[in-house]
Amino acid sequence: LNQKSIVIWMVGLSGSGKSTIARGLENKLHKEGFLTSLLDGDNLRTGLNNNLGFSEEDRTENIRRAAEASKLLAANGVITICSLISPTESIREMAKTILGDKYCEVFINCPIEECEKRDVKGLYAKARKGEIKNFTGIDSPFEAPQKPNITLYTAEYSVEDNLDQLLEYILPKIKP
Ligand code: GGZ
Repeated sequence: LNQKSIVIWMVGLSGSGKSTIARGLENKLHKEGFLTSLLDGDNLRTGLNNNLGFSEEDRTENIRRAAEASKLLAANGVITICSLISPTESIREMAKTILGDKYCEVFINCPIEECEKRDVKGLYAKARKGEIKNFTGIDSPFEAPQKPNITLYTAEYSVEDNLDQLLEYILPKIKP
């Protein structure tokens, strides 16, 4: 493989744009000929992590498995993109400890008011009505990353602009 592997760890609220940026990044990397793998909170939770809910304990286990799976992929040279809320410093510290210098943190920064306004899946409305408990940012904590490798502001910039910025940061790290 003509690439250096890293794990691009996207952090952000539900509706912040993590999945959109992650898919867009993967698309661009494919066009440049890189081999990638995308692990999304949503799809992991239907398979590998289908026994986990949203308690602090289950989220920690969710992140631990995603980090360990990413470590295996990265060890095989695959550029891995992880898109999970990863809501707390301690959860992210764990991922960082598992992945060591492969870990590259991308904060998908979007105010909760904007995420709630978008409410693509209607989850914020349900959380407000109490139909979903422990919803991140409503009745479960979200700690903004203190020192991410890069921050993307999805309420202020277009997907294309954010992808350009991200790619500019990532490409030098993965080119052989
Ligand atoms: C947060 C929840 C919850 C609760 C369901 N809290 O925007 P989505 O819908 O498609 O992505 C969210 C996804 C979050 O899973 P993660 O594995 O990324 O979370 S964590 O890193 O905290 O383990 C959301 C949906 O699951 N969802 N219930 N209570 N998000």
